[in-house]
Amino acid sequence: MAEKIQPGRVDGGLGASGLRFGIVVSRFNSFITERLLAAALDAFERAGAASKDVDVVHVPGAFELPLAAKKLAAIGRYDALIAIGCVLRGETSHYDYVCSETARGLQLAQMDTGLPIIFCVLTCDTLEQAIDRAGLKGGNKGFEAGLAAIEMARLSQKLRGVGSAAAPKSSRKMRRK
Ligand code: INI
Repeated sequence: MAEKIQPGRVDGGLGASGLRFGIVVSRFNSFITERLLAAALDAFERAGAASKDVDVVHVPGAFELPLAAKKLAAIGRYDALIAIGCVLRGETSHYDYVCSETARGLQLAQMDTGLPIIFCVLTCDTLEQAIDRAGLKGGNKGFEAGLAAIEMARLSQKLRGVGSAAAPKSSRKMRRK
């Protein structure tokens, strides 16, 4: 009988020791974005990142996140970035432009630079929905973004064939579990 295929599996771990992160935060709706930021920092700290390895940059609004993220990526210092914002629907179509261009710009920045840029931009109809996702009923999307940044940073190292900066040469190959 033919042997059952056991597919290889590659994924990123959740240890953040030695990783460097940049966080771009929108000041618009800072009541929400600062709570998302605090939770992202908490995730990094709990996962072993050093505070000297995390930089936080503020921008006016979500629309400014992509350019700042792209400039941070170009520095070459970081293993992953997080973009934090909160867009609340108003009475006009402004919301739609800000949401779509922010998402598009961040994805373009990520694809252009090859650096993981985690999308932590809440796009909500109401303030209550945003509060729920910034530490209430819906958990805290900032914490989830922190974990996603760590996982994508580690996965990127593996996909580059580098286990970690401190890893022995034997592990500097893509490892299958
Ligand atoms: N920016 C936000 O981050 N959230 C919003 O809800 C928002 N609204 O509703 O207008 C918002 N607008 C500002 C925008 O991001 C830019 O900062 C501004 O247009 C200047 O380029």
